[in-house]
Amino acid sequence: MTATLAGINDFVIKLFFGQKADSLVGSGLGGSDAVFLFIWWVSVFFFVLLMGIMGYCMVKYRRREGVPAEPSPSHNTPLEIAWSVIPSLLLAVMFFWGFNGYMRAQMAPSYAEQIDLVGQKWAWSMTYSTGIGASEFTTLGGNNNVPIFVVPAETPVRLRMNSSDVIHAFWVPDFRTKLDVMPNRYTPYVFTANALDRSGADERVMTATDKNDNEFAYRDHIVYCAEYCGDSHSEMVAVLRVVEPSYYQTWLNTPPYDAVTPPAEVGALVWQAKCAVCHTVDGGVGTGPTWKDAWGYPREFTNADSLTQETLDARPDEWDNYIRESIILPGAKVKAGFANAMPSFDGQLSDVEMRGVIAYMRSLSDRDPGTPIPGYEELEAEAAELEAAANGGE
Ligand code: HEC
Ligand SMILES: [Cu+2]
Repeated sequence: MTATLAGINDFVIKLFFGQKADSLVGSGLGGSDAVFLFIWWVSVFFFVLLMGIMGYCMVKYRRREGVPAEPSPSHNTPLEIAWSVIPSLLLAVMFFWGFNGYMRAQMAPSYAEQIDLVGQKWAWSMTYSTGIGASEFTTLGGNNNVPIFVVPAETPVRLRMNSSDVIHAFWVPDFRTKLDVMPNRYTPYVFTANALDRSGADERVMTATDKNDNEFAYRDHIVYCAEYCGDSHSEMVAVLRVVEPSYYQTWLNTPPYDAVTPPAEVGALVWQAKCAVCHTVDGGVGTGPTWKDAWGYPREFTNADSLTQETLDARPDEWDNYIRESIILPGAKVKAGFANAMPSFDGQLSDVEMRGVIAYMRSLSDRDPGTPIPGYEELEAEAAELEAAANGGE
């Protein structure tokens, strides 16, 4: 009997959610899956009871030739008390059970892992406590640049969420919770992912080897934007990769790039994480202009004087300035033929990343002069020093 009940419960959860909850808020006796099943069973019970009584009465008291109609009763105190008190008690149980889960989804202990999350048309980005962000990407549907965000299992995580443009909503169906991401305000998304079952019983737990040859187990969850936010809203997805806490620490302290990484490689990563939704690098059309053969070419603007060939001949690094300006103040010079649709990335790119984007755009152009980027002499000197130190230490 209990085995059948558990089987039915599993089936109902599969039917509505696809799989069991993977977070503390969703799992276990106090979890939202259990409240959901409770509400579901109460509904099933009363549906069957009420429809049964109704059907029975329809047959029993149907109109018959020569039989006078029963007079309708006007009042029945015990019955009325029963149908007021019993549902109220059931509703109170649902409320307190649900509210308890809601509070657990809102509160994080002080030792929770803090990660900053920014929603921006049309990508998510995270900044971890060590300053790094996503450095691996995958393909989901039509989007080839879906970021993979690594998070620890069994550890409370608190995302400090903010939007740099419109309202988005961070939604992880496997965790059963979602929350709005607002401009000019922080909202907290709190979760504790369940432990990874490495026994092989859970086929969603995979193992892989990272670029430093560390083997690690992980389970992926998809993140959606649940607030319609424009053209590519449906591509605003990400992967939340739950790993074991010890591996998370290793990952957290392995930056994907530093001052010594070739700038164009850094730029390619930045592009993938923040710009690829709108800018292609292969000449294809997007919301914004392609970066292929863009650097070094004259530009016409709808709201400013053109960037002419004469200007570029006189000051070849004018394009580098134009890139920087486009990132910080996208509306200052809007390329003819395009809408002013680019959000500002002011304060979001480090010096290393800004230089990286410029180097990457240069490398994609057939007008690439192959010279160092002016304005980054200090960064180049630092890189040379670090490299010398690394070579000297060996
Ligand atoms: C929401 C879409 C969107 C995103 C995301 C986006 N851009 Fe843009 N970008 C545009 C549009 C539209 C234009 C053309 C209008 C304009 O010049 O503002 C543009 C123009 C540019 C230009 C001028 C290009 C040219 O050929 O004249 C540069 C440089 C640029 N973006 C850099 C970036 C960088 C770097 C990022 C990522 C950090 C980025 N953009 C992210 C939409 C976007
Ligand atoms: Cu969105």
